[in-house]
Amino acid sequence: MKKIPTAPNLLTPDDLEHYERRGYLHLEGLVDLITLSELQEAAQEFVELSRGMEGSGKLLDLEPDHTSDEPRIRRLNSPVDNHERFRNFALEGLAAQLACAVLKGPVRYHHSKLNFKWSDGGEEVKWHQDIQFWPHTDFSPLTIGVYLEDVDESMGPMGVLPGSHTGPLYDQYLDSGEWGGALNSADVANIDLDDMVWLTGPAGSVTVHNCCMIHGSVPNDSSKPRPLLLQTYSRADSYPIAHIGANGVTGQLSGAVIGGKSAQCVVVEGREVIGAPDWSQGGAPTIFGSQQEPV
Ligand SMILES: O=C(O)CCC(=O)C(=O)O
Repeated sequence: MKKIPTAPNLLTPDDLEHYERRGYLHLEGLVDLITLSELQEAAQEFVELSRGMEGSGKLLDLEPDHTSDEPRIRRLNSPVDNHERFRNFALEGLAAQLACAVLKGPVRYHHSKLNFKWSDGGEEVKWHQDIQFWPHTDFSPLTIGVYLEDVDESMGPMGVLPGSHTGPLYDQYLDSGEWGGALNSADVANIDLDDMVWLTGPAGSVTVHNCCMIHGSVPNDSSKPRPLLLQTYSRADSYPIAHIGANGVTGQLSGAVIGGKSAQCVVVEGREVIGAPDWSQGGAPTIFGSQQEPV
């Protein structure tokens, strides 16, 4: 269990009401300059590291035309597992505090990523909903994004469709039966893209979106990369459902509870199950070991 983060006055009652009703928050310039520069330095370390890499690996997803002279990174996987600064920010710092504030209590960290969306054509993220990628026992999961550089409309900012978090949950498989990870074109045609809100802002601006929100972003045709650091949390009494989507492969620190304790309790078919502790990291004891009286 992580220490209880405190962040007085991080959000107003209006912010909380906005999140409930519209499914997102847009908090411009929220990250202080020292923290921001620490996160920027950490991100830059991975850009330098990428120069020695010829292709994508477990850590970095690189564009096909990446070179050591002109790095083009799509994504850093699991920054929380791979750099102390990202870890502190997500598990104790502002992102953790914000997650506890929005979800009004302890939270469970799920995963993180840093989408660089490089300059001059950094790829789009098609319209999608997140919850199908990693279903949970409720719809509390949310993702907190932090722009590590100034982002304007030409840079492929994230777009969210306000209110869509209470609407239909779409089938994100292709007609072929393969996982597509995006709404299909017929469903997109029924969405009013004019209602999309584009979340731009100076470096250090923060976005929060609910797991059922329709969101995505267009290519970055500007001359600057658009690094967006993302970290996902659920309420501590929400649990990722195993063997569906990315659950179980979301990083070593996935499952860390922040700001309180996990009740290890879930309601299934209307019956409350008080479950055993989380043994996913350390391994499960046998029933024989568990049943011995402590000496
Ligand atoms: O990078 C973006 O613009 C959106 C990211 C996103 O939605 C995702 O990676 O699931």
